[in-house]
Amino acid sequence: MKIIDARVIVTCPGRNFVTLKVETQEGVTGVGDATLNGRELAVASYLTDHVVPALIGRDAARIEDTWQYLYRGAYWRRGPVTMSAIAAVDTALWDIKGKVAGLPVYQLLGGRSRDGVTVYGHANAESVEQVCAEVARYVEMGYRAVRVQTGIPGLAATYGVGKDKLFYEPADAAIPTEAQWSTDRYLHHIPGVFARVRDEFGPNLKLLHDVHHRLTPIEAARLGQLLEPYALTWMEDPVPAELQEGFRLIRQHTTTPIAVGEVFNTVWDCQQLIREQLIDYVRATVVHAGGITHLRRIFDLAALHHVRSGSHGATDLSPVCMAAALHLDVSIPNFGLQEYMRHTEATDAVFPHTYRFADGYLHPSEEPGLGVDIDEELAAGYPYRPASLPVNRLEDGTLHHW
Ligand code: EZ4
Ligand code: CO
Repeated sequence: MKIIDARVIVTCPGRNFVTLKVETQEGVTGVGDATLNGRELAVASYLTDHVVPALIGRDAARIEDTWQYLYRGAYWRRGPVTMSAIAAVDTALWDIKGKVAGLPVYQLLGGRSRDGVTVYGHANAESVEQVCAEVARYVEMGYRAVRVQTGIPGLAATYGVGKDKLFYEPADAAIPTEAQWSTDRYLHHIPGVFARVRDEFGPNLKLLHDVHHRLTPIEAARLGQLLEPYALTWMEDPVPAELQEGFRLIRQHTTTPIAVGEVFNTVWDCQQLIREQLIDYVRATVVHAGGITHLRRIFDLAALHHVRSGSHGATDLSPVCMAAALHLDVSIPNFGLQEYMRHTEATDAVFPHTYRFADGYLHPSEEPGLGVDIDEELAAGYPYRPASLPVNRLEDGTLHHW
């Protein structure tokens, strides 16, 4: 089953996506997501210039060996660009293996461990009143879990609060726009938001919140304590996670569960967090953490330490990534939650897929392979547009974590 072609498709149906399509001599094709928000062309070049030439002629059936070849064989290991490129190849090869076997990929991973994949939606709005209306909308659509983000009085713009309701899109300009941050204003405001939302929606709705890496460990510990009465399912990315041992301090002070991992690339980014049980959910994704092959290793290590999955699923992860994530989500024993931000109609049209939402669950495709493709003709009508994530400054002008 020789690989005879692999091409990188960059398209912007509302936002930029990078997709790898691999083709075998027998005419079987597979797709993989390689999108790295704001750094799309770096991954496209890594694939086109360095990976694709070495793929031609290789056996598409050798998924593990190809993974090792691209990881160990490159000498330069890890990092988001490298690991997104490896992920795209790995995902495409799993797609091909499923199609050849005539089975959906989750069957190759051991079959179902559950009936559906619980997802969470994003309620975001400027005020507490408006955000309650947004939460109600998600509850009406059948969601069992909702992430809640609001504006912060005194700050012009806040992470997580956008113009569109179903499609929060932070990459908004070619050169990064500048947002403003105040930890004091934030810590003062957020507990009241959750008091109100919990009061209005009762104990059965799962509530989540994304801090987006902006606090120090002791500040995060304080926020976790203040939120304890409202029983959050998780507090996400409380602090930047380069310093894994920093989470110990948060852990010592609060029982609010902690989720982290959307910027992780390999198991080495979270092995201490997992082994020392410093987190509750690991949120790494297929596209940024080396594909199905490597993400499953991360989830297996997590399973040994009472850590569950909670994969990232924002709009910058294409339907190809979502399709792949769902096959993993439905098969692993320690699934927690899957983030699900809907894509625009243009994106859904470029990436035809057969996973579906019903009653608060996403269901993976039952088709052989991943059950997702890219319409290359349609994709060609949406050329790349430069778009960067914003940067963030404190009120005195200091550059802060975005
Ligand atoms: O900022 O996907 O949980 N979701 C998030 C997202 C991320 C973007 C970065 O590309 O934190 O909004
Ligand atoms: Co996040």
